[in-house]
Amino acid sequence: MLDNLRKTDLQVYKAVDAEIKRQRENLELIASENFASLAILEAQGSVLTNKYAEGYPLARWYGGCDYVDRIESLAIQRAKRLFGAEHANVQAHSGTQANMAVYFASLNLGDKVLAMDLACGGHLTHGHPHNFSGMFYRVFTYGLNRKTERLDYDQILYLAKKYKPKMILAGASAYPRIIDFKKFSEIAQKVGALLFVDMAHIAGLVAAGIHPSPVPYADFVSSTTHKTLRGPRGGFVLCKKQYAKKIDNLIFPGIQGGPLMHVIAAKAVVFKEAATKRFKNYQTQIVKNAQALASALEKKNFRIISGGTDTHLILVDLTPKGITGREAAWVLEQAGITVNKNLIPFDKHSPVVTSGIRLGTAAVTSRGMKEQQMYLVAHFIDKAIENKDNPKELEKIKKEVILLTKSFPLYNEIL
Ligand code: DSN
Repeated sequence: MLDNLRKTDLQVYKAVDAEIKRQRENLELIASENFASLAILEAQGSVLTNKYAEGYPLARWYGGCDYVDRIESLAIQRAKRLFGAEHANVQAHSGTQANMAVYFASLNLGDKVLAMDLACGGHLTHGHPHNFSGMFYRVFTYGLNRKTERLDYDQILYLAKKYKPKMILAGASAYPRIIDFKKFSEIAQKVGALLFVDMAHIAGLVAAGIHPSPVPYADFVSSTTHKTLRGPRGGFVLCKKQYAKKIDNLIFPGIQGGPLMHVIAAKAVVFKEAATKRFKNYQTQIVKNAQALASALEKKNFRIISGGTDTHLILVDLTPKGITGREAAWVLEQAGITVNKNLIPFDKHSPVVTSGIRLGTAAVTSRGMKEQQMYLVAHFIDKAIENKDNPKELEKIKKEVILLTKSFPLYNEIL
């Protein structure tokens, strides 16, 4: 494999080859990452990358669209069926563009939005001042209850009544607990706001019925396809029929040009994969693994935010270990364990330093790891942090990590 790439561009080939080795050998614990199936890689690496198809199925601005029409229609039908949605747009290039389409379709510039604070687990597109969402709209934020470190729906209602936003945004990128979308919709109804749910992190869990679905409650639902859902890198929007035309017009020609048909083909494949019993079992195991990893870390004196997890994601407070998130992420990388530093709720450190790390079990579960391996992963994390100033010991742990990952092979077929 990759022979043509090697012959044409040795520099790029070498970097891709090294990345394959990295993905194979490392323990991938970044909560937003996963390993797409070979079928998805094939669809995404196909000749569909050559085709322009501005417009929508049967209404394109280019000729020769018969086959891509078939593919996009499949993706749309499958997304609607998988999530029980009235309408799906599968053209968003990314989660951010899916979110941008929802904002533009439902708000006027300067309108008020109530969203989750980034420092408590929200996302840049939920109102960060350096993101379009914070630049174009007046964003007010809700956080977490200091004691429980969980969403406080009474506080959200209070803030909704106080600020009267035109739209309430639910969804997070670093929140480990179930989100009660019904409660969010009741709050939105009480203040006459639209409800927009960004389910990017939990889309796989939602598809498998492991996390309650936002679709019955929200006016708009956005997502990426590559996190727990385990598809290609991309985004999509689900909405009620009444907003279908607006969303479609906003994605194209509003904020995008030609759709990435090779990615849309891979999205069609993941929407098929995600409807299977196998996928449901996989999602169930992701949560079991996250719970096993959280409790093993807790036993080793890490503090787990909110006391545990209901999802694929664990937020770890490193304060009892006397190490910052920034340093821990670096140390773990030396030991072959990939994580990201993360703010914890009410963090004393800056977003660059942080007191925490965020872990996720979607990728390691895709390799076939189960609870037993999670105890080992917790042991490696603990040992690496204990030996943060001992490069020889970190090198030893890395060797043990490679032994573990070797027994759960990845992408053997592509080299
Ligand atoms: N960058 C993603 C994450 O890591 O959660 C969110 O877009």
